[in-house]
Amino acid sequence: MAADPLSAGLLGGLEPTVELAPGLLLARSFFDAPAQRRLAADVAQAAQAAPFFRPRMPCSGKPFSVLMTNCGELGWISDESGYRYEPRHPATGASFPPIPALALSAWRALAGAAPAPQACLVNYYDAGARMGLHRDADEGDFLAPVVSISLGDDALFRYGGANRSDRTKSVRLRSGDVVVLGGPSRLAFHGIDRIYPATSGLLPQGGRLNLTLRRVSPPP
Ligand code: MD3
Ligand code: FE
Repeated sequence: MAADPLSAGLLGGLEPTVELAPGLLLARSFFDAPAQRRLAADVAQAAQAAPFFRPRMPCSGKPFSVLMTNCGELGWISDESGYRYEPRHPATGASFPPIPALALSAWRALAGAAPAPQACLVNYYDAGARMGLHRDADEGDFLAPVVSISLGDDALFRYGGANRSDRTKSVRLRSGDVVVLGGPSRLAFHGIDRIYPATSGLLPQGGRLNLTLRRVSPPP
């Protein structure tokens, strides 16, 4: 581990990157406070062009407790027809705004040799929102990692193994933290159990933003 530039803390913030499980890396405080503010402003600007919408569960149509929007060439959508990636916003029909440059810098620093991300899902959690245990398996490329950026209020992140019944662990994510989910953890079960309200002053409305960068298809 010591020879790895990630674990040596040479990239990103000052804190060393820790490996929570094989392939599951936590870069604590990767973004300092000014970078968090700039990225939050970039997300607010993107949300003017691509407003947050409330996804619904396939079949049942039950609404999610989180609000979502997307940046990048493809956006992740969920409604009665199922989960899928689409090139256009479900309400406006417009293509999604570009992925913020600071989010791309986290990908370049932490995703190794993976080609550029195609999708950046933006989740907004208010004080009562959560995300049940699931796997990210709608992509056609599981070689590339998923890179997840936390902004705003703290959240209790739960992660397990390849099977839903595998034992899980929990970690509290804070604003500016970046999680990399690659290798054996790419298809691990995970979720957000709760938000800790008013633990960050970053977002004027409170709550938590999560940006999830993904490859959707294998590189040509
Ligand atoms: C763990 N989002 O949008 S971080 C999601 O914070 C999602 O909004 C959460 O799970 C959030 O799908 C959790 C993202 C994440 C993505 C892929 C993973 C966590 C992962 C793959 C394996 C293990
Ligand atoms: Fe997920």
